[in-house]
Amino acid sequence: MSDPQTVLLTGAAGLVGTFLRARLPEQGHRLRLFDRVPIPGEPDAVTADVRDAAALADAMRGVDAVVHLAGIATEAPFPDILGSNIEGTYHVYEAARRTGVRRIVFASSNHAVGFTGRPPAGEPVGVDTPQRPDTYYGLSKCFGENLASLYADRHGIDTVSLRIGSCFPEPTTVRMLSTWLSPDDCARLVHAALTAPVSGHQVVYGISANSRAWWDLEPARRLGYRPQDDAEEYAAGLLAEHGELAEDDPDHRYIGGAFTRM
Ligand code: 15L
Repeated sequence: MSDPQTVLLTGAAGLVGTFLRARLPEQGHRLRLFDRVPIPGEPDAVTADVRDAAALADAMRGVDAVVHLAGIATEAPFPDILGSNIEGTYHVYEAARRTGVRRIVFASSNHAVGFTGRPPAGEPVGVDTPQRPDTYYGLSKCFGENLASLYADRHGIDTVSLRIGSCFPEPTTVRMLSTWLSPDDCARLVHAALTAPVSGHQVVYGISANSRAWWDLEPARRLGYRPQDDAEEYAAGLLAEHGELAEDDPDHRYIGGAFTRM
């Protein structure tokens, strides 16, 4: 696939959406923004819910690819997750099918496999580990990955599902020394997922080049992702403040950390 000219960004007002709005244009992408809330300073952004099929289809006309971030970004009651994350993602894929968009980058999450035990050092968890959601939120990400697989096989829509770790300006916990995805690396990863010659559905982990990484970054590197940041530069400060994780701390036992107790 050649570089997309126009990319629809759902959830553009959110944290990751805001990081990407500031960075993807530098990579040559022209963004069309979509969110359920207005975005200050972006008068052309579409303000609509992702369950609004007509608004989505309108927004996708002339678009080369979609980066689908919209949805609740943490645990919530099942009816809320069902509407925003499960039905919302279904509507994004249906609109893509109907309007002929053939590439989606789906913001999945490490919480699709959050009940996976923390791996021993040097044996990172692969993308083929079984789904083990740690929350209804994680379950919605499993649904999204499986929906992507269905729409790839049935309708020829290619998807890269990014199992994002902790995408924040800086790591703020000891767990994030392993799970951090810097905003700049996030944009590098999304750019690679938009432009790599992918066919079908692929899952990759989304973290920076963290020395303490728990997840295998090779599949993302094969897409052309070249992370530049490493949470290790924050290690001394975070360990001095919080100490090493205790054995019974969920952040120590499971890769989904505290989500396994939500
Ligand atoms: C996620 O999927 C959440 O959206 C984010 O807010 C963080 O909690 C992150 O996972 C994480 O695991 O740190």
